[in-house]
Amino acid sequence: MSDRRKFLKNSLLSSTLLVPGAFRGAVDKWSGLKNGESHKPLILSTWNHGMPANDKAWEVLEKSGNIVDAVEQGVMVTENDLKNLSVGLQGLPDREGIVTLDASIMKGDGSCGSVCFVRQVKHPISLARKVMEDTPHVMLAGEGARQFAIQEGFPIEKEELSPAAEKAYEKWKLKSEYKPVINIENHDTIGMIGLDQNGNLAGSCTTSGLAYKMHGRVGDSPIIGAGLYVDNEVGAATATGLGESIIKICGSFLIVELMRQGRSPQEACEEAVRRLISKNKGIEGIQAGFLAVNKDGEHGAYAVHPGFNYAMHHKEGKALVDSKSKF
Ligand code: SD4
Repeated sequence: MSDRRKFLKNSLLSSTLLVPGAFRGAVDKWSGLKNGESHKPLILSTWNHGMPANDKAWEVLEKSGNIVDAVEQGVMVTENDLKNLSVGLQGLPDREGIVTLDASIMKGDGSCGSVCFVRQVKHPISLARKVMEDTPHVMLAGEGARQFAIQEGFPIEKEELSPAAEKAYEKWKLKSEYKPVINIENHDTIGMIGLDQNGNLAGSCTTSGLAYKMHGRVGDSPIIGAGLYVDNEVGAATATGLGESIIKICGSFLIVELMRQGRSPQEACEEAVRRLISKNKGIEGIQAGFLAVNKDGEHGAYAVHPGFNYAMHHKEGKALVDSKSKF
C-alpha cells in the first residue's frame, strides 16, 4: 500500500487529525473551526505536507510580519521535500521523463507572478515572486523562465530524476499509457493561503503537475484565477487536483467572486465543486479540491471525492483536517 493510500485510509478512519496540544476538541469536524469562528493570523495549506509548510510560514510571519514572505518560504519546505513526488524537482516527470514545474504567488493588492513549464529551478515559487516584483509581466514560461532564473542568479540544478521518481517512471513506461494517471493519489500540489493580523492576504501554489503529462502541458497552479486567487477586499482561494477541470471554471477566482457576493468560504467552495462537476465529464476519475479563506479569517474547503485534506495553523494551534466532498 503506498504511503499516500495508507494516509488516506488512516485519515478517513479518523475524520479529523488533531495535533496534540492547544486546541484538541475545539475543532469542528468539517471546517476545523467552531461555527462562525474566525482567526487572524491564519495559514492554510492543501494536503498533509501543508503541516510542515505551515509551521515554516508561521515562523516567518511571527518573525517578519510579512505574509508574502510567509507563503513563499512556507511552500519552499515542500519544494525541498525529497519525499514529495508532486512538488519540486524531485517530482514525477512528464511522459518524456522530464520534470517541469509550475508555480504562482499573489498578494491581496492584486500583484501576482507565476512561472510555468520551467526546468531545473529548485524553487519556482521564488522565481514566480521575482516575476511579480521585478518584471512588468505576470507569467514567464519554459526556457524564458529558466533564462530569467539564470539572469537573477538562481542556481540551475542538474537535470536528473530523483531515485523515487525514476523508479515510478520506469514502471509507468512498461505500459506508457498516454492518459495521465488521474486519481486521488497524485494530486499533491501545495496551495497555501495566509492572512496576517492586519487583514493582509497572500497565497502561493507550486507543483510538478500531473505525473506523465504531455511535454509542455501546464496545469492550473500557475494560472492566476485557476490555481490561486487573492483579493484583500474579499479573501483568497487555492486549488488542487486535475488542473484542466479547475482551469475550465476559473476555480479560485470563482470562489473569491462568490465570497464577494456574500457566500461563506465553505459555500463558495461547494459551489465551485458543483460548477466543476457540471463542466467536466467523467467526474468519477477526477479529483479536485478547493480551500478558501475570507478577509475575516473564516475558512472553508470542499472536494469532488473524499480524500482531500488541508492543514491549518493559527494562534491556538494547528491541525490536519479532512475536507467534506460531493461524493
Ligand atoms: C495540476 N493541479 O498540475 C495540479 C495537479 C495537482 O498534485 O494538484 N498535483 O493539474
